[in-house]
Amino acid sequence: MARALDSTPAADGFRMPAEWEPHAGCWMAWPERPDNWRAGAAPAQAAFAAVAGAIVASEPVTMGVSDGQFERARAALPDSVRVVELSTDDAWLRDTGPTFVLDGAGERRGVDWHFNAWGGLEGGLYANWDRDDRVAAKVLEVEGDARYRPPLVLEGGSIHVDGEGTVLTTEECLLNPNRNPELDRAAIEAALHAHLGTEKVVWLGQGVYEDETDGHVDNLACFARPGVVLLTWVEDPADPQHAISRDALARLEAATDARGRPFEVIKVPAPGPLEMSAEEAAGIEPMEGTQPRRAGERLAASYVNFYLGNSRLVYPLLDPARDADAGAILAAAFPDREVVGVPAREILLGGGDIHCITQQVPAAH
Ligand code: KQY
Repeated sequence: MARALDSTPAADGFRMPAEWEPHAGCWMAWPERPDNWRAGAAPAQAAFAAVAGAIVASEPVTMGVSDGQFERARAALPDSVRVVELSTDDAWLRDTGPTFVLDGAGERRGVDWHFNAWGGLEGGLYANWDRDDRVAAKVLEVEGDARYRPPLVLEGGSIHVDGEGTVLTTEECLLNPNRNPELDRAAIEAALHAHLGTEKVVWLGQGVYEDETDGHVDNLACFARPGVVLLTWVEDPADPQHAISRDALARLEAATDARGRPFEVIKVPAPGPLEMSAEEAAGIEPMEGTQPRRAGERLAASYVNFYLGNSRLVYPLLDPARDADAGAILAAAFPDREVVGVPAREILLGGGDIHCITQQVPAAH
């Protein structure tokens, strides 16, 4: 593994580009662990293959796969998806992959955050995450990009940037003592700026209700462009998500971005509420040390958990009553993208959605 750089991206003139800036491609990883994916992961694999197929029409896709699953994945995926051997503990490339940064000359590097399975021994979702913690370094080896390795536990799903100096995140996740207990809010802000090249943090409070990542922002809200935020919304005051979304709206309405702009907020009505069925829960093989699944548990469903590819926006289909309206809102927010829905309940059952299982590689010049 190549030695990590001992400076920071900001000190070297690098910044994390916004997701709508041009991509060289997208990385994903193949799901297989039966204690997170029901029915031996077969339904989730079909969903991941559909997501990869939808994205590859817009930009190259690389799928990391274990040796044991190689032939199965190769057969299930379109020929245009590159399949490479990659050892993982699970399949959340947003969180285990590198956060890519670019400099003014278009050189690309990657930030290899420390990963502790969303909380380590204090609420983490599985007991051993060593392979996942090596994923980012391996992706950077394949891409031939230099690597930063900051002393910070962070997942890519817990941050969104506008590419113009603003980072959006949640207190529930980044100030959670199960990530970086020795760092206070000011120290976290400084670390974000040093590694993302940002200047201002906009703090939301909680993430989506019952989100097992401790409230990743990528399930709650994202930028559509600088100054414009898409926010998961639930109108019913009796639903716990209502107060969470209202609080996020109030914070956004009171905030300005790094360039001093107020935010326009576009509400995106959430699917459901959705719950895990008895049949779905029964298909998961419980394992010591892994987050158990129970019939009736609320699923942290959201339409903002989409992938923004070069020419396509790929979003999760989760609720026939709401999918089309969500697609129309996304199409209006991204008029230059073809908006494509992919059935994604099987991904949601594993604890995240399309943004969580993808990692864009910005185009280097
Ligand atoms: O949503 C994500 N970014 C990851 C979810 C992890 C769930 C593990 N069961």
